[in-house]
Amino acid sequence: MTRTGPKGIWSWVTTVDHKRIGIMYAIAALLFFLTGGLEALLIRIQLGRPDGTVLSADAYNQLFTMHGLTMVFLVIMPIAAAFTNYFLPIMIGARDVAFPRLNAFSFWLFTFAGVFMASSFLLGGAPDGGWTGYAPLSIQVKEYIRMDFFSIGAQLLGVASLAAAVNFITTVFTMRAPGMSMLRMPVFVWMALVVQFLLLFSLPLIAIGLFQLYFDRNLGTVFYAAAAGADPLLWQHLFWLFGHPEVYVLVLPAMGIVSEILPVFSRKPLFGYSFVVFAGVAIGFLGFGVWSHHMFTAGLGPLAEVGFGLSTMVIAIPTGIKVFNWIGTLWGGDLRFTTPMLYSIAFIAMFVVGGLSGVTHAIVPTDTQQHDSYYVVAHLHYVLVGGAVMGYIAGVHYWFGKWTGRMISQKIGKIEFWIFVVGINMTYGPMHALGLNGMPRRTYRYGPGLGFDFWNLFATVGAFILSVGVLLFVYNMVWSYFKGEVAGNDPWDARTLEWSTPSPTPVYNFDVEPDVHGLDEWWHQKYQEDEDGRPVLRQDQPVPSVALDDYSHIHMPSESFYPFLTAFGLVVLGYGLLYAPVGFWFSGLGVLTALWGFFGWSLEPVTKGEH
Ligand code: HEM
Ligand SMILES: [Cu+2]
Repeated sequence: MTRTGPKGIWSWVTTVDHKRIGIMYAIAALLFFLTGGLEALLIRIQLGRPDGTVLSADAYNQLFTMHGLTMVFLVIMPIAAAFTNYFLPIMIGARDVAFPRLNAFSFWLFTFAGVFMASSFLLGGAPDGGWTGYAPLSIQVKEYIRMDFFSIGAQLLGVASLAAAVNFITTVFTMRAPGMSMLRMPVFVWMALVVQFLLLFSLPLIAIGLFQLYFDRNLGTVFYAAAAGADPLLWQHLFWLFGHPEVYVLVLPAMGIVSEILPVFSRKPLFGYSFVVFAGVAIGFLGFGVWSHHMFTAGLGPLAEVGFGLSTMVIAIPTGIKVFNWIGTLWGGDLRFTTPMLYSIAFIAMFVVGGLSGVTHAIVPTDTQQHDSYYVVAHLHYVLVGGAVMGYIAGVHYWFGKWTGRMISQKIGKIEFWIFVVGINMTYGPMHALGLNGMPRRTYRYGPGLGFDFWNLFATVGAFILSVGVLLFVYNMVWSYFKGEVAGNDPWDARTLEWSTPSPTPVYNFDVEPDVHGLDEWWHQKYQEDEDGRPVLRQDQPVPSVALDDYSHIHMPSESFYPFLTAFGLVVLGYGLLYAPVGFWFSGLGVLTALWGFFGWSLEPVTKGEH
């Protein structure tokens, strides 16, 4: 074994190293981010002026649907997976995840399913029923297969995430370094763990719905056919039982990242660590009890509406606790306004705006006016872009050095940051007003003189400014990868274990498995006293992390081609299912390939005999 592992394209295809898989998730997420951003720009160009003529209604429907699907499932989820893959094992002092080949399988299945969905544009049209795929619209059998791309693609993505969830839960429960008790885990690890449980319990629900959707469209069942007496509300229930926890899947890891960054640049431990952790767990639990707040206008009856309105307001409590703890961390700290810090502070500010408009939706009569208006669009973009995306970009600026060995430029980073802040608020801010003035959501055109003209143009200009920020961010990453300052192990004087390893982290993560004595272990290895100058009691002296010149005693699992093959087979199966019934023969081929991969994987030894 060498320090950096094997080289070449093939080594990436067959890799089972959690760090390489994390980096591949990040690259995939970035490419999909550019795709989803292009879709958004087209949408904004169309809406920039009244009576827009750039897009037809049909093209518009495909674009806003794919934009939503792409940003939620192919950008935010994989970027969160990128951080989780790379850092979760290192932060708990492990050498890898519990099931490295399953991890590779998750990545490849995700990637193929993403390409599957994007390929719909070339194969008869993209899904056009909204990212929520509401029945009965989505079951209408058209001459084309657009919503089949949705049901099959989302199903495959779900399998990938479910496998990852099992993998990370097992990793956290079984692979922590000696002394790393649950309440010594970094907040990011905790939030990632909560997310895996949310996925574990919510994905099976949407899987059922997606199967039924496929069956209704292709096999003549009537699960959602109102004409046959079925209740299309069933779809809404299944979708949001998955969909609401899903929105926390999108944002909790970003909250975890921000909770790592703020203490480092405030030079103080996180204020109220256990409150932040338990608030995250509470958000996870409560997230399952509020799904019907997406259905206030569907006619559930007053009792259900009041109940779900109240439960939704309760979620604001743990969310508020987190915000107060973040502010408490900043309070009286020795603040360093680095780029990760700036992005984290912006995350808090914009997330609070989005959270507050969320609370206004919880009031049923108010929501009745806001629902399906641009106000909801403003809300979800403040939490998803101002919140989640800014949190992940903060993470990129924080950990870039650990990934690549070079620091991302702070000078360019600060310019990027201000462009982002201006762009986001210009684009989504006015949508609150547009929505309250009655501009409906998911509309491809509006007439002049309705009072929508000015703010729509304003938002479109904002969207272009935002895109400049994105391009500058990409430029910064590429430039810094080649020309950035060399990072060293611990450039920020940070607190958690990943900073005790070289940058980039060697294949086997740690020369010597760390021995953990408390929260913020790495900080206490460096400083033997706490922030107030009191000595920290340690049972023994830290093990110095020496560079070994003999790695022969460390055995890492060897590369495998089978996870790739299995994932590939499943996507071939998916393509066949689009063209029922003839396509089923093609699907058979996919099943055989997947089985070949699966058996190969099961029968292959985990490590091929290197001494
Ligand atoms: C944690 C981050 C959050 C994310 C990522 C998020 C995301 C979303 C999304 C994607 C929608 C749009 C659903 C659709 O397409 O119809 C939505 C709507 C909604 N959100 Fe949030 N949200 C978050 C926080 C909150 C909070 C804190 C509350 C309340 C305390 C809230 C309450 C609502 C309600 C009631 C709706 C339904 C509005 C309607 O459709 O009329 N959200 N949210
Ligand atoms: Cu919700």
